[in-house]
Amino acid sequence: MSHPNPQTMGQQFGRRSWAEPWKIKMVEPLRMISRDERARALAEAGYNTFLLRSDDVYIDLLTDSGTSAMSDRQWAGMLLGDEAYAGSRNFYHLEEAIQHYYGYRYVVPTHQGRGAEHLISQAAIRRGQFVPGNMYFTTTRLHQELAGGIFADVIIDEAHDPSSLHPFKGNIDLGKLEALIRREGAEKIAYVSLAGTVNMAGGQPVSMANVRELRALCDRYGVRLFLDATRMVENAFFIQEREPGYAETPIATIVKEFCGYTDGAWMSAKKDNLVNIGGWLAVNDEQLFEELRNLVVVFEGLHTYGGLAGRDLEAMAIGIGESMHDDHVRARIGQVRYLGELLTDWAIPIVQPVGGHAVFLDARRFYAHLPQAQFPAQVLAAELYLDSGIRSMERGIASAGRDPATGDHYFPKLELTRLTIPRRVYTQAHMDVVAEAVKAVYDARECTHGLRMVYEPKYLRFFQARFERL
Ligand code: PLI
Repeated sequence: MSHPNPQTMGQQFGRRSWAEPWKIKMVEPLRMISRDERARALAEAGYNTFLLRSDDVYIDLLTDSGTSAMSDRQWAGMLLGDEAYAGSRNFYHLEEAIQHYYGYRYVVPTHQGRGAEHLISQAAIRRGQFVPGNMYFTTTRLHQELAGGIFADVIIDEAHDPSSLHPFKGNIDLGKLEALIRREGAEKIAYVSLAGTVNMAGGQPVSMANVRELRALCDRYGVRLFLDATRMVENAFFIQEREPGYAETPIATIVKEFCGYTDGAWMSAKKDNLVNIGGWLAVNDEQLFEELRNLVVVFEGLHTYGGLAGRDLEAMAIGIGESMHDDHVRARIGQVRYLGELLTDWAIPIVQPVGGHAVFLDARRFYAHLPQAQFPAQVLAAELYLDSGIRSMERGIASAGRDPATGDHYFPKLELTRLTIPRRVYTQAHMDVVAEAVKAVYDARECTHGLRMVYEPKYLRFFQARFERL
């Protein structure tokens, strides 16, 4: 199949600029503390940007999770919260929105994505089974492992190469997957765990052709296929842009076709769905649904609220509809790409092509003199904060954690620092300021020292680990 070059894809936006399909009605002041104060804050946070106070941050690109600006319609919906313990009308609105846009039959709300990951892992994995996926995500893999599953990475090799221009670096390598199924036997495969887009690979998409073939392969062996739909809307944008036959297809139609190849999905609604808190799980199999609906009562709350208030369910139902608008997605990804293009023009090493939710700095090339064991991506996040008050996140060896079987560090090929763009929050001028700050840190790269970890929590260590300068 021939694909357009993703690097020149910005041209599809045409000769005229895109602009956000909204205007700003309410503002929240930003403040930059002094360099001395930032140095103190950073040391107190153990050089971990997760441990900074948000009041000490100027532009916050830690995550796109729960950081979106809600629309006036979503805020209006919050006032229509039906806070009944059982059978809240807002649950039915959410259920209808998920059935309408994602196409799944049965819906279970959860407080956020990892609540849904917990339930699906407990219900669908038997101890010792494999869970093949297109690269790992931190919380996803941990819940699979806590349920006794063994994660197996079956993403295409290009995903591990930050300079590969493959247009669908999130694709599953069907050969790798089939080899695993044949080696272990289909009964040893809990399900295929497919994410669209792939966060840890740089927000890279999966093609429609890939999920279609994946469905056929799963059917051949009787293996289930579940989707992490957290950024599926953004994945749909890339299909529309890059995959032959989809240029005129609306985002909502693409999302529904894609989901139609899967048996169910879990969702962190804090991303695509434009809410500050929320998640859901949706499946087509009635028996599995019964089990999930029972489990949710144990861990999250009754099956019509799943740990959320009625008003949160309403904001999510409205957010789902808004997230599917083509002009919204185009402006959202357009802004991410704008930042990526500025950095590319200055020859700063980033993951190419620029993905959906973030620009990922390639810390391996950025700090070529630092070995991976000195946490170059963590160093870069710390230095960027020190220079400019901009908060980013490590996505390298600290995030990868340890192999539960051997206790050794995983040494991921990708050692990245993520500049994650919240939806509908920052302006193009903020992106300019961010790019200039990254350039300043890049220019000073040669005199930068590494870090060592001095405190390591047992689970998801990157959130709470502490470091010291070497
Ligand atoms: O943060 P949660 O629990 O709502 O969702 C977990 C989660 C699941 N899947 C994927 C692909 C994610 O990106 C994800 C959370 N991501 C975060 C918090 C992030 O900063 O990327």
